[in-house]
Amino acid sequence: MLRPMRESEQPLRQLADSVRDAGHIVVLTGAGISAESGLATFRDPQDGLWSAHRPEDLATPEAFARDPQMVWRWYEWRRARLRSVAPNPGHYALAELQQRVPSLTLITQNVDGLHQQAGSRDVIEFHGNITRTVCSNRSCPGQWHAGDQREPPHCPVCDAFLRPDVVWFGESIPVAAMQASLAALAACDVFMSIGTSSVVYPAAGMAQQAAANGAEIVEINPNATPLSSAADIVIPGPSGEVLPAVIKQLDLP
Ligand code: BJW
Repeated sequence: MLRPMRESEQPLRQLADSVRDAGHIVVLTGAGISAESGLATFRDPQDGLWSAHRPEDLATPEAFARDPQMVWRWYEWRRARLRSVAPNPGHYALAELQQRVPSLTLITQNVDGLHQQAGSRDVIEFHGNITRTVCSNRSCPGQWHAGDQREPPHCPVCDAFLRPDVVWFGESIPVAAMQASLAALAACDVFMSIGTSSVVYPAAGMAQQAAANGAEIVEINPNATPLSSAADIVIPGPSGEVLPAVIKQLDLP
């Protein structure tokens, strides 16, 4: 006998139906999807990376110019955290979803590489990747060599400081990431915003762009965001539970 559907399962069923019918899905993820791996989000008032720091003290080119050692050490601390964590069921569910639908573009604001570790392909890293290091003189190809223990290390080509290959406030999104994202947004029929507070632009404007092209907008987040009231489907839960449940729902008649 079929069990009657609980009210909380209805958006899940709705989402599974949309996913089944979709030709092209765009997924945008933020720090919340990695929270269940043990990585802090940015804006959580208790444990967020910025609960103890102002963003402008750490994630801007001005902060790096003012105190390169402090900024470098903060990123070293985050790299060390990253080495001790692994993808969670939310990351794995998205990798599986990519295998099961005709086309899925995964855009992440995260710099942790956990989607790739979970098996997602062609991930667009909108804000870079913390494990890579580049010369702070962006036109210089200099790379870090392990022997340089200075904090920050110096570029072996031009002697400028090296820096993490991430996008700070006031910096442009990498051109290839921006172009690939815009093309995907113009072509998708479902847009899913997962684990992001939807306050940092231009990523926060993607839902609106997708909606303007007729896409259905989905949000998965335990907390309300500026996107929630405009989304067609809102599933207020942790992505590590909701996404595996969506996959399970796809298999139901
Ligand atoms: C869960 C969960 C669970 C918890 N499951 N969910 C237009 C309007 C206004 C301002 C601007 C604008 N355009 C540009 C700006 C300026 C600026 C900006 O947006 N400022 C706003 C803050 C007002 N943007 C920029 O400067 C961008 N550049 C740009 O636009 O270039 C053009 C330009 C160039 C020159 C001059 C002017 C313009 C660059 C933005 C770069 C952002 N960089 C950072 C740091 C990256 C490196 C690093 O990691 O250190 O990216 S900031 C930080 O925020 C990081 C994140 O990717 C980003 C977004 O955060 P995210 O992922 O949403 O995390 P949280 O913590 O905010 O939210 C977590 C969510 O998860 C919460 O909602 C929880 O509820 C949820 N959650 N557990 C699911 N289990």
